[in-house]
Amino acid sequence: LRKTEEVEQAKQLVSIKQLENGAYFNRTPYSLREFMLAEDRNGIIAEFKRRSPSKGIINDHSGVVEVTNGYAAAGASAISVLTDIDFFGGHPDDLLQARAANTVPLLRKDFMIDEYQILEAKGLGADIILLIAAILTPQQIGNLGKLAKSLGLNVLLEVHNLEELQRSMNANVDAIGINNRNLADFSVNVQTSFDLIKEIPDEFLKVSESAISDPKIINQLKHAGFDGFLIGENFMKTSNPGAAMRS
Ligand code: IGP
Repeated sequence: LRKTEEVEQAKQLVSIKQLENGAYFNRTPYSLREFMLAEDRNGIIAEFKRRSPSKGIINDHSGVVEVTNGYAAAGASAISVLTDIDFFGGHPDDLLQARAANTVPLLRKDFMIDEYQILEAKGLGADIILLIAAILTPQQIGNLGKLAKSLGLNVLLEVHNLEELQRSMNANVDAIGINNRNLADFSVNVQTSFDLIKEIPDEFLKVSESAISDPKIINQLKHAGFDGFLIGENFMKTSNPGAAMRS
């Protein structure tokens, strides 16, 4: 597994001690709930994504500071930054740069499988980490979530079906994201969100993820009870992603 190798390499390069001594390690993360429910924010978690396994190159000309500043200025509730190198062309440095340039919650978007990555996320200035039910056991989700909460990070749990939702939710989770994209075959269907929202207990923030391209759908998702909308490609495929969100 390439992810495991990537994490092992990172551990060799930067020790946990060094992470803990980093500039952002002791900052207090923003509250996702506060920004997501704020009257003057739009509920969107806007994503910086250069490429994806399903689409290939989406945007190779826009810089991370320019794009994330644009999103924040246009009212995003949070910003997602891909730090996965192999599949999404991201880099941990992208998150560091976004942190230095923004005062909204930042999601470290990556395949989290190891406690080291949670500590790294904190050191890079993230506010939110993603736990993907499809690739983690309930016990891993419990342990990684507990560590994240102990560092003050917000936890977004991503699920794609009822079985994943029911086996994975726990008290360390702040928000549940329903991914409209099936990670196994990349097929997308926003109906997944409408079907699963009824099964999410009230205490969790509710986020619909992926394949959201039409403002009309955002309104329907809001009506169905969603608090948040994770949108990447629809903005990134334009020449000015921040402006695309505004319109
Ligand atoms: C954004 P889209 O279709 O708007 O670009 O999707 C986001 O939901 C998607 O990038 C995503 C993702 C993930 C990426 C959802 N879950 C897990 C990497 C890993």
